[in-house]
Amino acid sequence: MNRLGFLALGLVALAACESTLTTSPDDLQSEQAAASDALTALEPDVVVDIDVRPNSIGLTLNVRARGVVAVAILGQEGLVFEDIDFTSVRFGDPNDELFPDQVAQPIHDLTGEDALEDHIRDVDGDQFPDLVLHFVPAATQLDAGYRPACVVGTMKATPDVADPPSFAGCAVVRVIVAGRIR
Ligand SMILES: [Ca+2]
Repeated sequence: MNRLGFLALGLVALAACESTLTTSPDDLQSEQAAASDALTALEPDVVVDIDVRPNSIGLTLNVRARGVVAVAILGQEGLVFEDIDFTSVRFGDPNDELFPDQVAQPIHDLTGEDALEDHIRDVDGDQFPDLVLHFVPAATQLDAGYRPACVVGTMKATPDVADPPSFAGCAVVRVIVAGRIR
């Protein structure tokens, strides 16, 4: 087979793979409801939108993958990333008993101004800068299947604000383990 043939075969295989990602409208609705329920249960002061693996096709997360998973907190009016207490930020399965304290923390130290700057870009093109955080997939405690995954945290306490507002955002992700769907 020539190179073009291999390419065509690869594209067919990719298309077949992606087609398994599609779900019926009912499934999608129940998944969105699950994410919405998870968010409601967290009772955050501020609701944020998140984008797991921004700019990639599908929301598949392999919890045994090496490296990191990027999660964007989408910018919105009134949300100042510099005011986030980064030691409080967690990402993972909101239904896991380890959530939130013992699930994934951002792998980078974002307490410095310069460090934070490197993680801010507009991932969805809406002109609001977004914050891109990176987590170790295995630390999310997510099990295989379609799962709500949530980012939680609080803003920094200040002399004026002793009890700073909390924030949370959830999305449904398709979680796989070791590359196999269970
Ligand atoms: Ca944006």
